[in-house]
Amino acid sequence: MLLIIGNKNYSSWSLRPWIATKVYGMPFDEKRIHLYAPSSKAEILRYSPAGKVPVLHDEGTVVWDSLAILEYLAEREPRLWPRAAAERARARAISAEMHAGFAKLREHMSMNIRKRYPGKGRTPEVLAEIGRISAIWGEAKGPFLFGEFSAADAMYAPVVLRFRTYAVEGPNRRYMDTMLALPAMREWIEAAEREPESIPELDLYE
Ligand SMILES: N[C@@H](CCC(=O)N[C@@H](CS)C(=O)NCC(=O)O)C(=O)O
Repeated sequence: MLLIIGNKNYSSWSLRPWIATKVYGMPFDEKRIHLYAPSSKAEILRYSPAGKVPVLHDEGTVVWDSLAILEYLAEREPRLWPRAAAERARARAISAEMHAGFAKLREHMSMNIRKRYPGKGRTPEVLAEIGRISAIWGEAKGPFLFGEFSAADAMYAPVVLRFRTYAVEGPNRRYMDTMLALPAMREWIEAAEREPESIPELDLYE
């Protein structure tokens, strides 16, 4: 499998399938594309008809969109969804909720692993979305949302990193610590810290 991703410091969508493959030791190669440079779009379009990352290539099969990739991976690694049907349905619901929602959080608290912006971005709408995430994480079975690491944790991994950057206190600290201690998460963070490029328009509060 070849997973094409964006900058590790900024690309929240890319982190989702990447961390899922890593946690379950699924072998893959990765190709990183520096986003929002003059040649980026053309390079992404060589791999993805949608012109976005992440995109997965697997022996002629092309899967784009983070949630579709997670579903594809789950066909090989069933532990990516909880075993019990009711829990699986809930895991899919909160994953879809993350995939389609939380627009204000994305806008005002974009993922930026290298930066520290405590207190920034807390508009009333963002605070309401943080409240919703707090409620979802409040029901975590522990140590992950559904016991074992699942695709739902992959979907919420970038939020953990956002809350670290913006020093958001309150939502389930134990869950955040569990996610931050994952070797795969550490590996992604360290790679983001080493990345030479920055995207000034995504460094929101300079
Ligand atoms: N819904 C898509 C969103 C993907 C997305 O927006 N990716 C951004 C990077 S995080 C991207 O490719 N931006 C580059 C561009 O639009 O040129 C998914 O879940 O994969």
